[in-house]
Amino acid sequence: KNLSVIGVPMDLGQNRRGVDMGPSAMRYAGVIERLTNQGYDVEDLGDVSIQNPVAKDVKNDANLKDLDVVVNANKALAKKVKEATAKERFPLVLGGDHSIAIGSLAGVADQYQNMGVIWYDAHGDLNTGETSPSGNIHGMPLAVSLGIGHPSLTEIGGFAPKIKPENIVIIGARSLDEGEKELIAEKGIKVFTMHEVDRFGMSNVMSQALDYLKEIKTDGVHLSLDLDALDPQDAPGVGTPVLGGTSYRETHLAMEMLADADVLTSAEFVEVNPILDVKNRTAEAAVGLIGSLFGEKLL
Ligand code: DIR
Ligand code: MN
Ligand code: MN
Ligand code: MN
Repeated sequence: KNLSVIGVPMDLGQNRRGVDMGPSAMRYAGVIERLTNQGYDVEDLGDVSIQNPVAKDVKNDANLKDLDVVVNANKALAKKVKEATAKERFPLVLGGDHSIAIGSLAGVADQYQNMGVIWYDAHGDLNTGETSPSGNIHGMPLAVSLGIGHPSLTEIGGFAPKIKPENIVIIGARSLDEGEKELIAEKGIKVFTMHEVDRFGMSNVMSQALDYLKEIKTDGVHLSLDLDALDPQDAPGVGTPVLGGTSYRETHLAMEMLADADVLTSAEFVEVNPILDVKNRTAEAAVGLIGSLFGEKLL
């Protein structure tokens, strides 16, 4: 496997500054060395450049904060992801807030016709400007990828939708807004909440998730991992922590099972916020998880 690492220092998809330093924090925690040491051909494409919003230009139309900056960053990211995928390289995207999943999915969906998506997150990220309680675009990328939301977001990459609702598996959910619950019910989206993780265990949940994706014969699978899926004890450096998350160990197991299944074609690790962190612990957790995802084994 050849990997292309792409940083997206974006923090305007949500309210708390600092998640733009996520790519640096993960690089500092050794992500490139970690993958190179495993024998991969790793190409670090550096960071996508993010516009600085000029105060007078900052629009907040349609309950979509910093829409223009988020759109432009995602267009640039989609292009890089598409180029990497076309060269048969595995795009590994480092965030940045979760709004960047819009660009990642736009880039890969251009190359795959029946993409599966594993959304590992405390949240559903299925809001639109109409349903969002915050106006933060990081709470919307999964809806956008389904073609639901503002056209300037859904049309990134020049086509919509990017993915089908039956191709999504959400894991780790424990905070869903009303509009998101309605969309999940309406579209029949597969969700393993923390209730299922507690009740059946991560091993069983991941087996079910992998079987589910196998049945629909996906031609590619994207992992979108929001570090706030982890319990705040294990990942304190996130903007929207929610108690009662998956442990570091459970998440490692999930990554190891994904490595064994060998189905992933792209991945992103998002919402690492070093300013809110404790000695870079969250970036270090992310890099440890990335190691497992790419097949690191003790023996
Ligand atoms: C909330 C928070 N549902 C929103 N979403 C987050 O603003 O739409 N997603 N934090 O990761
Ligand atoms: Mn910033
Ligand atoms: Mn989240
Ligand atoms: Mn998220």
